[in-house]
Amino acid sequence: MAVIRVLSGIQPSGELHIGNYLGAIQSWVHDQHEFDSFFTIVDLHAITVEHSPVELRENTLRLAMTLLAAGLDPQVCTIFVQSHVSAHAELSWLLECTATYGELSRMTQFKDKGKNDESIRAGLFTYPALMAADILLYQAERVPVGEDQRQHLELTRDVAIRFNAKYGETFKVPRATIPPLGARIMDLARPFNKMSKSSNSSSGTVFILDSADEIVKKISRAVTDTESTVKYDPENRPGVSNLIELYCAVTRDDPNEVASRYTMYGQLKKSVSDALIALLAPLQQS
Ligand code: AQP
Repeated sequence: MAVIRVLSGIQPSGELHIGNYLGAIQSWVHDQHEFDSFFTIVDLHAITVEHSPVELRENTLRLAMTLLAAGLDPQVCTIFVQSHVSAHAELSWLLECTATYGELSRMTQFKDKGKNDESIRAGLFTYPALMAADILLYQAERVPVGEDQRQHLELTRDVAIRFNAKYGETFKVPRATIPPLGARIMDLARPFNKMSKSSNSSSGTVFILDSADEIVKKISRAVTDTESTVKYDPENRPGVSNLIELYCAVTRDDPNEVASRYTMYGQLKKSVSDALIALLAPLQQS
């Protein structure tokens, strides 16, 4: 039976948050036992924005330790630092010469982080070609990521198909595996924005090493709305829907059913805090 190869990566751009965990790492911990799995700390991606080299080295080591604590087991999967394998940068150039300017211009992450800013680094623009190289280099078929990476995966597929057609069958065409719940956890203080490592304020971000008291405080202050009912409606009620999604990504319950259990936000917030504290306790102890 053919072995399915998995590859995914994470930037050492700050402390891991609950979005990284529920959107990606939780799937990695599962996949390592099912597939031939490679997980990489993508430090070359982290230098596309302003950074301190000293902090980058520290963050890389710290992230490796956190991934081990989260359950990645080097006995069953391969964990490595992207810049230690020079072929990532080499293939990236070939793929920059395969992807088009138009394709890279349409990447929403580039638009969010730097479009129209003359001083942004060129690497932020070509970053998706490096990400495609990360994946195609390993002939990965399955790429467990959060929702924000869907567009980059589509580009990776398009580039692989184009390269194969032009130069001969070379790459496996990968697909994203995105969890049904928890794939886009929003900032607790600004629920229209994605929860992010590099957010300016930590009040909207639950870090996976936050203490129980910090989690209770952040969840109890999470922005909801002035409606009098608890309802799962991500488009119109992003704050409360984000809390329900956080809860369901942990418990695997159905969001609408969970919404129907609560009449007050306070009760829901208590359940969310309890679920997150119980989820993170074993990881924090190890
Ligand atoms: N808010 C999120 N909800 C669910 N999944 C998320 N991921 C990121 N944010 C969320 C997923 O985590 C994996 C690793 O992310 P990354 O380090 O490659 O960078 P990112 O996607 O840009 O995440 P951050 O935390 O927002 O980092 P910064 O602030 O440095 O840009 C990916 O699979 C991602 O989908």
